[in-house]
Amino acid sequence: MAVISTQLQDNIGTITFNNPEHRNVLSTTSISEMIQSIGALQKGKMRVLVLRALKGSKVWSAGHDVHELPLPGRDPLAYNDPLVTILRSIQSLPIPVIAMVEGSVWGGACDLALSCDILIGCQTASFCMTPAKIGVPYNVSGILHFMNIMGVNYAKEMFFTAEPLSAEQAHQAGLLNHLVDEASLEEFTYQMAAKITRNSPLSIGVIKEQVRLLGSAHPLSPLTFERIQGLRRTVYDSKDYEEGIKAFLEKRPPLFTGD
Ligand code: YXS
Repeated sequence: MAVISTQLQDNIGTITFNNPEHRNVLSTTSISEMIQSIGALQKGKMRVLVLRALKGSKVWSAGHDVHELPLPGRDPLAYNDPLVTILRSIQSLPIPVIAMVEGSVWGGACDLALSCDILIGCQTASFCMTPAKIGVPYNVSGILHFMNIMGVNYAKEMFFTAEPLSAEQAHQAGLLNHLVDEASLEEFTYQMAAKITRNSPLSIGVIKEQVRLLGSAHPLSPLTFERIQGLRRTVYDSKDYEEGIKAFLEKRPPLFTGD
């Protein structure tokens, strides 16, 4: 059964997470369905894409499917990881993507929501960045993403505490463009989407790509990049990384020793 559903109406595409039983986890299956849907929608003259969960969802997405995190010795967020792949495809899509957020957003799903160009949420939205809770060394492009959008201090607090940010806090931190009440979330989102479809798609596509290129224009020397990868490797090779995944799967709090 498909874990996402897709719709195209008046040049507005919609991808809806449709796996509430597993809290809309971003698994290899759901990500490949998303990538296929985006390709199909692009053929249908889509000018805006809305990414959402089912109406009334308590969980927008529970993030990376923890069952699919590799065991120690392999980078859990490598360039070709399905999650990292979908982030890149949303960021480089030549049309605006609006994240319509109700319910809690976890881990890699926060990065997916932030990969969208506009985030519109209601009071039930919350955002929790979980790498430190699971023992994952988040990756450079992901960290830069959070820094660019919410500033260094808010980003560090999110990563270090692994505590959910409420909808108000997310709006204050610049993560949410708009915080609207639950009843008007859908109408507000699709009204904005409709406005965008009436503007020049060529101009919008080029402006979006320039923002992406400028946002990732950070000169990193090969030596610095290798140092970062070395640091990250000490984490995903660690006992703590193994413990974090085990604790999640055993539904118990992790006991990190720093080894
Ligand atoms: O045990 P069953 O088969 O019933 O399945 C349960 C959960 O195991 C499953 N599920 C997940 N499976 C894989 N990966 C996940 N991330 C995940 N989240 C949930 O969904 C079924 C229902 O879950 P349950 O009973 O906990 O539901 P709930 O309504 O009581 O609680 C909903 C949540 C979202 C609060 C809770 O499921 C939860 O805390 N999930 C984990 C959220 C999380 O830590 N996500 C980060 C994943 S790691 C990641 O994204 C990156 C690698 S990183 O950490 O670096 O950002």
